[in-house]
Amino acid sequence: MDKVIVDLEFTLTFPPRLVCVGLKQYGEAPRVHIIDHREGGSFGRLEYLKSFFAKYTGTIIGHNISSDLAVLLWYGIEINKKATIYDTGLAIKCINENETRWDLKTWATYLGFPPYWFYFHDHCENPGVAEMDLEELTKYNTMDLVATEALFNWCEERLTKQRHIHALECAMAPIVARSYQHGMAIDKKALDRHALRLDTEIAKIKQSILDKCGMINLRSPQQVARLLFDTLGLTEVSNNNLATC
Ligand SMILES: [Mn+2]
Repeated sequence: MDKVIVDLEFTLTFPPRLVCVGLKQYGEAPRVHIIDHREGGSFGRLEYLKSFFAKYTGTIIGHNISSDLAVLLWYGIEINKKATIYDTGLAIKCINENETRWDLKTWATYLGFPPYWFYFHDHCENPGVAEMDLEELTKYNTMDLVATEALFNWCEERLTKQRHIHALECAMAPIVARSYQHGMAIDKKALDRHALRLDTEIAKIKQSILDKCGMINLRSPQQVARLLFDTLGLTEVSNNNLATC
């Protein structure tokens, strides 16, 4: 089956500014389409991308792909309804429901990649991606594509009985992407009621902690660690062993 890895770089502004679209046919070399960057780009490429995604019926692989799909939609690029979505971020969660690491870079480290995103550090302020050196940006996006492909392979070896759930969640990604654009109807009164309920509950829990343990700053990890491990005597559990998931 035909597979393509997709990763966009865009500013986290509203509206988002699409800086580049990286595409990597599975097992082939990545191609980075620069759309709108300080040093250059071409909005003409949007037409190419529009027809590419309109025709493409293979598997589209991405990490937390709904946000990328949302930005594509913002620029008028829709994916073919027959295309299959594969989100590596969702796959990680399906493989281990207790997983707390979502970031692609964390997984890239685990999979043995050098910290290529360090290129990015001076540019992490928005709209950083549009301002960073073009060569660095291209390398950064390329490495994200390569890391996503490696993560896809890792997930594919491990997705077993959760495969159907994963497929179902991935099928939701285009709908989630659309909701980014149009928003979602919410019952504000119900939400306010729920917030009040949570606030009351949190206040109660805080008070019971204070009653039991005396003064403690719950925002201090050190103080909370002392409470959990010294006062309450909980055993520390290592969270570093990725190999077991
Ligand atoms: Mn990226």
